Amino acid sequence: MKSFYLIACFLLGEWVINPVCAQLIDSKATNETKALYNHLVSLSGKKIMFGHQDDLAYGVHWKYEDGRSDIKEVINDFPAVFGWDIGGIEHGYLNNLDSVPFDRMKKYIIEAYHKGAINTISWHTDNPVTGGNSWDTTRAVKEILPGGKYHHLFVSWLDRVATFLNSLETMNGVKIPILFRPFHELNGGWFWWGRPYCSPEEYKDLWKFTIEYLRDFRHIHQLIYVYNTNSFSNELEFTERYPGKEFTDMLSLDIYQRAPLDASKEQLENSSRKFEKQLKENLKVVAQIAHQEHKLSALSETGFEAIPVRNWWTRVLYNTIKDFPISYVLVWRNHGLMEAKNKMHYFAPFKGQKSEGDFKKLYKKKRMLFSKATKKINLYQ
Ligand code: BMA
Repeated sequence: MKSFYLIACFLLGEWVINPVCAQLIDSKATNETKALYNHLVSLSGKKIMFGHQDDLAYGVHWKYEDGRSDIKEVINDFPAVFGWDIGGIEHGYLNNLDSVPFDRMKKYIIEAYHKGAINTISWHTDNPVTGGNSWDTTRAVKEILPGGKYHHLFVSWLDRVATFLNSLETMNGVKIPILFRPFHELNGGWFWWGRPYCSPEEYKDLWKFTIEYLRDFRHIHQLIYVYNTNSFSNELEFTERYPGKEFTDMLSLDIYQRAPLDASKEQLENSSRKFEKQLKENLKVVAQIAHQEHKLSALSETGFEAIPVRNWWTRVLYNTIKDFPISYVLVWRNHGLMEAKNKMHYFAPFKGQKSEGDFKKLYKKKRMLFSKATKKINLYQ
C-alpha cells in the first residue's frame, strides 16, 4: 500500500503530501478536525481555497452588517477560508486590536463553519514584559518561558486564549476546528517574538510550550497548528526556528507585493515581476520542506494593498501559485481608509474596485475553491 502511494505521489507531482505519512500532531483530535485535515490532505495539489481576513465583519465601505462580505458582493459566493485575529483576548478585552468585538467574531466563526468553510486564527498578542503591543520588540520570549519572570502572566494569557478557542462551538456542542497560527512571521524583525529578539531554541520552546499547554493541559483538540514565516532569502531562514514534525501540521508563508502609492505603470510592472519571483522561490522551499516533513502548506497572508493592478488576481497571483500544493491563499483585511496614514488599506476587491472583473475570472478557475464548493465537499465529515 505504502509503495503504491509513494509511486502515486511521484506521478502526481514531486511535492504532493503523501497521505500515508500525513498525520495530525494531536492524536486526540476531534472527528471534525480529523475530517477537515484528511480533506485538506486529499485536496492538496488539486485545489487551492481562497481566504480573506475579517471578511464577515467589515468591508471598505461598511461595518458589522449581517450577511455582507466584500467578496460576496463581487462573485456572489463567500471565501472558503475566513481569517481572524485574537490580539487583545489575552487581557480579556471585549474587542480585538482592530476593534472587532470578540462576541461578534465568535458569531462569524460559527457562521463560517456552517457555511462549510474553514476558520484560521492568528494572535497579535501584546508584549507580556512591557504591556506594549506586538510591535513592541522589547525582549520577552525568554522571560515568558518556564522559569522566566513573566511565565505565570503568559500562562494566564494562554488560559484566556484556550477559553476563547473552546467557546467556539455549534449549538450542538461541536467544537469548531481552527487552523491556529500563533507567533507568526517569526523570521521578521517587527514582532517581539521575531528573529532578532530570541534564539532559535527560545522560539521553539515557546512554540512547544504553547502547543503542549493548549493540547495536553487544556485538552483542546480542535486545532491544526500552522507554522509561519514571512518571505525569506534562503532555506535556512525558513527552517531555523522550525519546531519539528511533532509540533506542526502545516507550513506557511506570508508575503505581500508593495509599490509606492504613486507608482507609474512601469514601476507596477517591475514590482509585479519582483513579487512573482520571490513568491515562487519561497513557495518552492515551503513545498519541498512540507513534502519532506509530510505537512500541509499554505500562503497564509498575501495581497497588494489597494490592488492597483487590474489583472493582479489571475496574471500575478494565480499564475504564480497554481502549480504549488498549497491548501489555501488568504488576503488580508479590507479596513478601508486609514486616516492616520491617509491611505486606503484593503487587499480584497469590492464592488466597483478596479480588479473586480479579474477577480471574477479567478473565481472561475477550476483549481480555486470558494465556500459554495467547500460546502459540497463537506469538510467536517
Ligand atoms: C496589519 C494591519 C494593521 C492590523 C494588523 C492586525 O497588517 O492590517 O492595521 O492591526 O495587521 O490585524
